[in-house]
Amino acid sequence: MELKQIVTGFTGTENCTMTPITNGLINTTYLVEDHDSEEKFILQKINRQVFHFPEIVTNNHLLINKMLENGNYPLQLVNMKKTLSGNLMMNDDEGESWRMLSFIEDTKTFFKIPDLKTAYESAKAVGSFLNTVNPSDLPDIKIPIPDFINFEKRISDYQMSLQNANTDLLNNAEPEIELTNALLFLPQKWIEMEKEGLLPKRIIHGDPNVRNILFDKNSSPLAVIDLDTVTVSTILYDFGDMARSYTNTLDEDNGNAADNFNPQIYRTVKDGFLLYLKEKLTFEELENLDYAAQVVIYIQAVRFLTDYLNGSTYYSIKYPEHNLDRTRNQLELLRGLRKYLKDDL
Ligand code: GN1
Repeated sequence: MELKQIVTGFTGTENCTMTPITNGLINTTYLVEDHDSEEKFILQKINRQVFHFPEIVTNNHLLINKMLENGNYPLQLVNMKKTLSGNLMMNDDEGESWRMLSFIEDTKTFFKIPDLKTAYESAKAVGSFLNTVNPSDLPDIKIPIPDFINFEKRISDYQMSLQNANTDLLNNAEPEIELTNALLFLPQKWIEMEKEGLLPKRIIHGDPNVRNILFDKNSSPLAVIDLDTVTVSTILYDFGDMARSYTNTLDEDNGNAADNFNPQIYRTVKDGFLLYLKEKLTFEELENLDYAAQVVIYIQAVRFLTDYLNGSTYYSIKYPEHNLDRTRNQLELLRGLRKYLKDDL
């Protein structure tokens, strides 16, 4: 089935152009320009290797949008467009699921946070999102990727990849493996806290990285996008992932990282995040923000390294060592954060 036929299934027109958007590492995305209605849309193939049940993703999206619409949420929403026959997704001949999303005009995205103000405003935006989707009665959000935030499993997957990887890959990644192994203790406290029920279950975004915020021309956040990973877990994950993404002074892809952690941005991200959430968070959550940032960066390094050792089957790559560069970048970011936290004691 041609891409155009999929678009026609949603819009009814054949008079359109499709341009690939390559910001994300998981789904396949196009900008669709409908020349009949002069409307623009986002068309996305949901990666079935990652999201085994795409209908969980679309149902969660509907529930979250309803809460944001009814809440006091200051940002814009991305809506799903139904097919002409009234479905939220369309399957192609290969059984892949496609969905169409509204397009917000005049926006820009960043691959890294440009300045302190943008860091603060972005963290505030994510905080406002999390505050709105976490009333006292949680909606029936389903888990889109089982074990996504199961760090015990992330570590055992890594250990399995060490056993199965070919010698070339193991040799290339020797320094990164050494560093990663030396830090294997890091997620243990998180794993224990979760087991003991010390971390409340909340609705989280699951991927609040800088690429998932749309900004206006003055760099003010307009929308928090990509609700695919919205799940029920600890809010420490979102704080950690935001800190991970926003404090990086280099693109995540840059493997020549040295001193890529920005401490000022880290402090600012914490302030912005806590603006709406401080009253809501428990003592354990507030006490463990610094710890969570370290663990989430570490787990991201572990995920990139595991994928590298497995032959890069999960994240899209542009060259064979791409995931190794990403691993280096995260490990250096972690080094910077840990140094800063020690200096700060
Ligand atoms: C993936 O799809 P994208 O690029 O926003 C990944 C995140 C990682 C991120 C690292 C479903 O996010 O968990 O943190 O790459 N999403 C999934 O850049 O695995």
